[in-house]
Amino acid sequence: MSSVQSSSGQTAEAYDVVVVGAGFAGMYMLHRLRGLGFSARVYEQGGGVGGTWYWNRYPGARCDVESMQYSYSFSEELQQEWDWSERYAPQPEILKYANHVADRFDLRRDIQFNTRVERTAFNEHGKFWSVTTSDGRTVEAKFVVLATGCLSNARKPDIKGLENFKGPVYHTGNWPHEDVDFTDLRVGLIGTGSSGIQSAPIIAEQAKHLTVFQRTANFSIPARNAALTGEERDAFRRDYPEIRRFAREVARNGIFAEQPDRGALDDSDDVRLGKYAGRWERGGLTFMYVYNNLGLERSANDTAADFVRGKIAEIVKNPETAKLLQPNSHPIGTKRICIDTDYFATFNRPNVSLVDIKANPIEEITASAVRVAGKDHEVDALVMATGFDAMTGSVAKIDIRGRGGQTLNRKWEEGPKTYLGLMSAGFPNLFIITGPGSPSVLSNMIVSIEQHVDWIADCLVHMRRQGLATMEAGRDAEDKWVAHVNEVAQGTLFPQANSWYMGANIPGKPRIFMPYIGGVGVYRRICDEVAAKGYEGFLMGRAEQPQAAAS
Ligand code: N01
Repeated sequence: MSSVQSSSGQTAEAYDVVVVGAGFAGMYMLHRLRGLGFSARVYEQGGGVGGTWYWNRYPGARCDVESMQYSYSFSEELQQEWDWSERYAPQPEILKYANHVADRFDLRRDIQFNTRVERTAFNEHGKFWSVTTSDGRTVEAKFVVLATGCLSNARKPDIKGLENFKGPVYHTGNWPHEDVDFTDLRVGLIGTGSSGIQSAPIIAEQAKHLTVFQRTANFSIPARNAALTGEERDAFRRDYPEIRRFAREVARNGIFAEQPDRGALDDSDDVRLGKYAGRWERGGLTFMYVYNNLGLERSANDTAADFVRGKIAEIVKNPETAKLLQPNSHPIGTKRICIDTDYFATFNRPNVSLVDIKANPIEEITASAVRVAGKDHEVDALVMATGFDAMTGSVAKIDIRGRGGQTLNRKWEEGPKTYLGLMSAGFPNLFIITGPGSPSVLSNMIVSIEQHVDWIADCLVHMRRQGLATMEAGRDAEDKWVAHVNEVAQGTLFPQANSWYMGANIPGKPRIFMPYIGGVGVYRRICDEVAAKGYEGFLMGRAEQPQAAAS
């Protein structure tokens, strides 16, 4: 850190880099920057590290990527010393891990907690960003890195009468830090995505009655969570070099698993059913990777969807409830597939009921009830598992002004535009980690975070060596990338679902498939090639005007 005289004549702190957010992306970015001798300041609105795992403390919250893989790979010592207790880590353990990382690498001294970045503006003359935070201070930075997370802007829906409800209203994405006790309470749960599906079984065990209000039935696969044995951990640790390499370079989703070599219709019905049954028993996200065309061809996808619908009918005893729980509105996997523990069986409990709010939307929330089709469902507490303004929501909350004072929100009015998901034209020296246009939420996030952080770190070193002051996405390169991201998505079944990937859960948000679905291995190669060609498609600037990078 150094001090500079600001335009108002006051002394401002100045850093090489300001990082926004101290989740897994912000923490690793800080660690790399420090190692390379850059001065850095991290601002975090929460009171601690961990990002999404700091906020999402709802009952049953756990990761849907196996813990041995949902962990940093940058430090051999770290990955050898940390003991994950379960196949899928529960939220408190992931948060403990994040805190361990912060302590182990002494990160906290450069993180300012409980501080939001409110606005940041690029000073074209001085080639730095002014960053203003919620404590009213402004600092300067040559670079800003948005490590704001993709699923950190919890969204309470605008339901008529919600403000009149007399009981507590919780959001899974912004859960209280103290214990919430539902004993003897009638609880209403709105939303049946991953968060609702994970929390329903736990709430049902505690509450007097749980009423689940379902707008869209969702596909969910059993997690088959279990304690990890010492042998399982050792096997992972021994094979980490290959597991990590595979996750980065080969797997489409950044997860080490066997890869499908055939399509669903290449097998006979019996063989196919046997494979689905095997994956169902094994549990977890890899259900969708039994065949290589489930995300591409509807006829193939239908075979997997039918299998899961059949399982729901087997598990849920009341046929009417089973029918309501069977998803029919989208191909399986085109909304983020859920991973659960006893979700469907929860509807066999006498204290759980399901209300269809697709056929009859919620009319109103009264002081003590949720009214649907003229009937009041009495509840003492409400849990909103209604999701996030994903991928762009957290960025949109910051007033970001680039060249000519243009705001990023204005530029992204019709959908996010980036080059490689890393930068947006007109916003020099502003990097985004796992932003729209990168594999991001379609992948094991930590794999994608590490790739972006390493790429940005290399890029900053390159600029320092070359004496470059600015870097920004070229408009042509950005347009081509946006078109490519769209084209790849259109070749899949994903745009057929009203998912948060498409921005469809936010009224008025443009319907654009936001993440890059080409796979993390392919994407990494593209990013590496761009860098190897002297950051092709980016504009580098020494003096007043940026110049096209070598191509
Ligand atoms: O949110 P969601 P989430 N009235 O958007 C419904 C990650 N994650 O928090 O589908 C009534 O998926 C909405 O209905 P519909 C994971 O990537 C991971 O559950 O829009 N209902 C839907 O049912 C995940 O995908 C983990 O028709 C309304 C639900 O609320 C992502 O976070 C755990 C409504 C929202 O589902 C988001 O998951 C948790 C309204 N006005 C989350 N508005 C793991 O790692 C919305 N809904 C396991």
